[in-house]
Amino acid sequence: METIILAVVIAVVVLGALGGLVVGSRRRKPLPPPPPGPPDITAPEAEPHVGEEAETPREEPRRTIEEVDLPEASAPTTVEEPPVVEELPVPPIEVPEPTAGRLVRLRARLSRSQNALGKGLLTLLSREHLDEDTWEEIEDTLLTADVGVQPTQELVERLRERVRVLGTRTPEELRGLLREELLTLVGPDMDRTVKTEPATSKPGIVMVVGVNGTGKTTTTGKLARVLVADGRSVVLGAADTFRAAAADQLQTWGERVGAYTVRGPEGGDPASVAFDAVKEGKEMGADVVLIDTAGRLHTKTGLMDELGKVKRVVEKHAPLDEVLLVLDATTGQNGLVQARVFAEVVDITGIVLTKLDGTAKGGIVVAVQRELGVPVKLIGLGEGADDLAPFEPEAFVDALIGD
Ligand SMILES: Nc1nc2c(ncn2[C@@H]2O[C@H](COP(=O)(O)OP(=O)(O)OP(=O)(O)O)[C@@H](O)[C@H]2O)c(=O)[nH]1
Ligand SMILES: [Mg+2]
Repeated sequence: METIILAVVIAVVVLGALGGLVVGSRRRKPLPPPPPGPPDITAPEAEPHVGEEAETPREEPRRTIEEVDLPEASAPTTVEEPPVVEELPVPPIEVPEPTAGRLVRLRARLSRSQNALGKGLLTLLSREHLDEDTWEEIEDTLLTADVGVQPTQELVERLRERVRVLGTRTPEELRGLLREELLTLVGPDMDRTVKTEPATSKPGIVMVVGVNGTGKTTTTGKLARVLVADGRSVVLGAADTFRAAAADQLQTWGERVGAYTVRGPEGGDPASVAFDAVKEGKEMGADVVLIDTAGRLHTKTGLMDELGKVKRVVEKHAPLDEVLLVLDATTGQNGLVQARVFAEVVDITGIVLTKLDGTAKGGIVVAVQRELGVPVKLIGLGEGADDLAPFEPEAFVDALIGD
């Protein structure tokens, strides 16, 4: 009898406990009332702070969907005001200008080269008597504009011959002759597309190199804009780790057009930043990764070796599509020496001539192409964000000799 009573007591206790559990787990939790009005989608998300967990702690009890009560139609009248979130000013993403016809738009910026080279030559060629002295002056004009010795001699020879065959000549004919011959020198048939679309795998990889202050970072930023204007997505790699300011400078360019910048610690290994930039570019599905490098003197062997390493490390991902050498057009012949050394360390595939707006030495286009056998692909014509133009030989020569 006692055992029966004991069994009954145990059964009652167990059932009661189970019931309590079930009831306990079914206990409904009303949600806090929603804030009045539509949700504020412009408010920035709350940022996590140091010490906060990135994830919800695992041990926190989870609720299932059935357990959630929908808010009552008649919401309680005492609604707490949502905390005022201070909105950070989000700068608007800029829409850069299209690149087509930029050189034509910026042609006036070449006026110094135009006066020295184009107008100078036309005036000389228009002289009544084209004697030896005049031809020498023509030669000097070309040399002063940094066309280079060999190309200058070729041009003068061809002009002399054609002027002789022509006999009497009108200004229009002379202009036509000069235009044709300058165009031949500049090379109308070179492929000047900046290669950013590899055949097999994304992203396209472009590395920008050159000596200090030539305009590498500016060019990288401007090029990002050009690509974004063409509908491509861009990741920037700040492989100039010498100064934090260099990465900031690049990041500022990127932020203006919504391009993400990968950066490393100041003084860190530039090759690993470049590597990571391509890695992140891949993961993000970006179209193009642009790698900005630190300015380095071509005479410093250690720095040049480092540049070679950056290239080799990036190539663990994929071959580079472009290595752009940025040359400051105002430095003239020294640019050619730089070009030679850089070409030995990293295969240069394209040249960017910057600061052509501030010089009368537009002839450097011809000289540097001859030196490297590599085309000028882009030219910088000012400090403005859209002052980078695809190099078009015809538009360039037209700008030099004027209308
Ligand atoms: N007028 C003119 N100025 C330019 C042009 N391109 C760049 N600059 C200016 O040249 C200066 C140097 O440009 P950066 O882009 O910082 O040069 P960098 O090669 O990255 O310099 P480092 O990283 O220090 O080697 C800046 O003041 C630019 O605004 C151009 O086409 N025309
Ligand atoms: Mg820089």
